[in-house]
Amino acid sequence: MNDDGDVIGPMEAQYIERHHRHHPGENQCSSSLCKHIRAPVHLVWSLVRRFDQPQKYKPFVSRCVVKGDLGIGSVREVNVKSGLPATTSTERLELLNDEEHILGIKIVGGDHRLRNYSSIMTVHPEFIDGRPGTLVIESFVVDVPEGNTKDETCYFVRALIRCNLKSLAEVSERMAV
Ligand code: A9S
Repeated sequence: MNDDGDVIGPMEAQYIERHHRHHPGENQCSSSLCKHIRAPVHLVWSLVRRFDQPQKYKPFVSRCVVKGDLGIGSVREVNVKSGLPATTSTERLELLNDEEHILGIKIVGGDHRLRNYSSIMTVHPEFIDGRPGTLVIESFVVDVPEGNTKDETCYFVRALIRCNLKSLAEVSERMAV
C-alpha cells in the first residue's frame, strides 16, 4: 500500500469487495483508503467503535455530543476545529458490528457541503514484520456538490480521511507501546 492509502494488495481488494461496495449514482463519487497500523486489532477497534468520541483520534473534531443510547440510529453532533470549510456535522450510526469490526455512518446534516455522505470502516487483523497489526479500510460515497467535479470532491474527502487514518495509526501505535 502506498502512503496515500490506495488499495494495491489482494487482501485489501478482497475485504473491499465484501464490505465496501457502494453504488454511487451519476452525480456521486466513491472511493476507499487503506491504512496498515502497527497495533493489535482489538486496540484499533476500541478507538474506531466509539461513535460518541470521534475526537479520540480524529484531528479535526473539537467536540461531539450524542443523543440516544449509542444504539443503531443514534445521532451525534460533531463540532470541528476552525480553519475547515465547516463548523458542524450531524451524523447517524448506521452499523456497528463488534464481531466483524464494521462501522457504518451517514452524515445527515451540518453546515458543510458533503451531502448524502455515507462511510464504512472495517478493521482486519494482520501481521506486520511478524507482529500483530491491523489493516483499516475506510470507504465512502458522497454527492458531488454543485460547482465541483467528481475528482475535486474525491480528492477533498480522501485528504480528510487520510488525515483521520494517519492520526488513528499514531494514537493506536502510541497505546500499543
Ligand atoms: O470525519 C470523517 O469521518 C470524514 C469526513 C470527510 C469528515 C469531514 C467533515 O467533518 C469536515 C472535517 C468538517 C470537513 C465534514 C463532515 C465536512 C467537511 O467539510
